[in-house]
Amino acid sequence: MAFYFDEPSRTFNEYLLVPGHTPADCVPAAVSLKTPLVKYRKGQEECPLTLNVPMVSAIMAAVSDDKMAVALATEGGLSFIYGNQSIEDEAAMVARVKDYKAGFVTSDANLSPEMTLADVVELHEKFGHSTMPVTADGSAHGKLLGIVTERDYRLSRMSLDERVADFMTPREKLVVAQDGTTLKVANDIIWDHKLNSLPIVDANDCLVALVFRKDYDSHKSNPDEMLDAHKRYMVGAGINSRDYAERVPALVNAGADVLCIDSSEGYSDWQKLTIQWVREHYGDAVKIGAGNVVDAEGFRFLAEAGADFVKIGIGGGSICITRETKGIGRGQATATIEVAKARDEYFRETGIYVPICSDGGIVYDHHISLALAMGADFVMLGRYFARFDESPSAKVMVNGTYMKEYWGEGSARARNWGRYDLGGKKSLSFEEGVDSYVPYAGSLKDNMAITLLKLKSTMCNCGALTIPEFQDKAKLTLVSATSIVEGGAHDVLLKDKAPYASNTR
Ligand code: RVP
Repeated sequence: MAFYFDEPSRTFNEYLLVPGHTPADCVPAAVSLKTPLVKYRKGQEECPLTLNVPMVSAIMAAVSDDKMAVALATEGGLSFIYGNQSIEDEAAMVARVKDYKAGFVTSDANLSPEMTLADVVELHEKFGHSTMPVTADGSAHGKLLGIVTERDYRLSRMSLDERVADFMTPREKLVVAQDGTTLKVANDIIWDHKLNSLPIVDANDCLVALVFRKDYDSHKSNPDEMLDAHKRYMVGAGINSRDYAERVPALVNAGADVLCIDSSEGYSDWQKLTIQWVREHYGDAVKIGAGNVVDAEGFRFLAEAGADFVKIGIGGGSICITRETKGIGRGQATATIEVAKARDEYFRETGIYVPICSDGGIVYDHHISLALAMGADFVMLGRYFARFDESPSAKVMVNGTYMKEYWGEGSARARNWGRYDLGGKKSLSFEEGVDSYVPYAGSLKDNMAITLLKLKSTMCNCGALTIPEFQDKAKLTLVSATSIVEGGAHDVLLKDKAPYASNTR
């Protein structure tokens, strides 16, 4: 006979937190949002990988590329670069994050000496930069021959076909610094010589990067940034349970700090085999999360298989229609509460604490507080991050309002893209996600500052200065039963209703 869960499955919207006593020293500025990312023997050792804020960005092409990863790591969270692309492209994205040095900019508008003033004007219009390096081959890392800034030309007096070589500031007149120069020293040079930018060159006089005057203070204002032992930004990467024997080594070589098996349903032998393969080849040196699951049984299966963290959530994502198409899933709050209990039980039995991540269905900022209060160690968000400047998707005007495109990994759009990039065969399939718009919301930094302040304020209302204390002290109350809302596409404007409707009814 089939098994029935006694209680209806519930969403975050059906819960509220009841405030606890707030001691006088419990203020947002004193709150720490540090949280474990991977399993460890709690009480006996330090967690080898912790997040400085409990937010990670979803393994989705519309959300997590290298630009998002740098922006989020700067604020203390972590991105998982999307896996629905070729192994080479994904590894290149990871490598770009690891190579990124705050303040050291690789120019995207570069000139060669044969180019003309017309090219300068065109590049200026395209990229908006007023400083363009001139290299022998016109590439970002070619031999440095000079620099063109707005001070080098006057459109009213010069002909558009004048050659860059004739009006650039040539190499011999430039102040440069050698590769390996610290940002602090680079900035001292900038100030001493009254420069606007400083080219960094290697031993062969090839351009490595540019440092601009304005970037100096960025490190100081990001106290939470996620850095590895070599002071490089940290980044995660999504993998699948098919091509891991090729993809994992490429991502590890590129410098990925943690991997995650990306699947809408994780309680499977495929995930176990993937984790086993990683353990056989890398032992515990490579950290790997698994998921998604929505109950205690699924959690225990993945914990016993050796997952470093377990992700929770089926069908709660804003662009996800898995519950409607396949009839599987569970309200995100109920799933989180049950898995958190299973995690604690597993810890009591084994001494190993396996962090859990609540993935999908975060609509309001306060849902993050609820997920953590229910026991999640961190949350994964797609829609939230897709709205920002840093997401890879296009910003478009829809009915007079700026929107960003946001599509599910199970949508026709993602499947098409994956098929083209990977050369896979077209097989019979159906959609589990939609293509949508989300309202454009500006920069990640500004939005996260508000979100995290709200989280810290809520924690203080509950008398908690750390996430474990919050989980311990939180008092949750049910408010209603509206979980049905979470099951369909929600909080997005559907671009095309027809295929969605025909796919689900
Ligand atoms: P949300 O933050 O509510 O937008 O949800 C993001 C999550 O939705 C992802 O991390 C993933 O688990 C899930 N997802 C991604 N694509 C799809 C789909 O096409 N069904 N679902």
